[in-house]
Amino acid sequence: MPVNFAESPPRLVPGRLLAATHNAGKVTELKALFEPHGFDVVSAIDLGLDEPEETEATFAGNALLKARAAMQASGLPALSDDSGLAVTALGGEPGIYSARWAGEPRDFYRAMERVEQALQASGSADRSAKFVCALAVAWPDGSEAVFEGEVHGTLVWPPRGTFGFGYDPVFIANGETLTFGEMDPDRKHAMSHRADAVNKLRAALLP
Ligand code: ITT
Repeated sequence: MPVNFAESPPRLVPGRLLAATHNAGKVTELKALFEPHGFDVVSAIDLGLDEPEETEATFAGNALLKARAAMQASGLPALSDDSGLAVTALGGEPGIYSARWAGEPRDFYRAMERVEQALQASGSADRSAKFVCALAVAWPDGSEAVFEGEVHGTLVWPPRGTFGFGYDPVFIANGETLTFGEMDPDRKHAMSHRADAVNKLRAALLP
């Protein structure tokens, strides 16, 4: 269910849309998901916007915070994405800390290895996990909306494949044999947590 923070958020009219993210992998995916619907996606990287600190405790809270900051800095309707990997045997970790588990500068091999080590230390044979994505939109009139998507799967080790970004090389969606890192990107875009959230957003906000 989408959670709308405005009584009735405005429609998202095809045109210029600010992708409020500094993650190049997300920019690529948001372009692939929105450009076919007539949007001209420009990113926070393109506009040189500052990266706000993610101080909230939920995906939705952090997504709203990022959309709001980018909308205020640019005056454009802003679409943000807060996402991550939630591992069942780790009580949902790394969750909202998924990017932070990669350290500074970001090293996702290290983050994937950290997940694997934590799984082994847990002693659990449960390798199930899900990717979660909260997409938030903030409009210049103060309206806001947020939509959450998920995809469930299993973690493998060692990492496989070079497509995608982040934790893609260790995640196999239920019913699939290839990791998101091995899969044709169009196939990932048809089933991912981000695609699930985009479908909910489209149903609610697109004309
Ligand atoms: P922005 O805040 O600028 O958008 P970020 O990378 O810091 O970029 P998040 O705080 O939302 O974004 O962190 C999400 C992390 O979760 C991301 O860096 C990836 O490691 C991971 N993640 C999210 N979606 C993913 C996907 O589709 N495939 C693989 N990993 C993903």
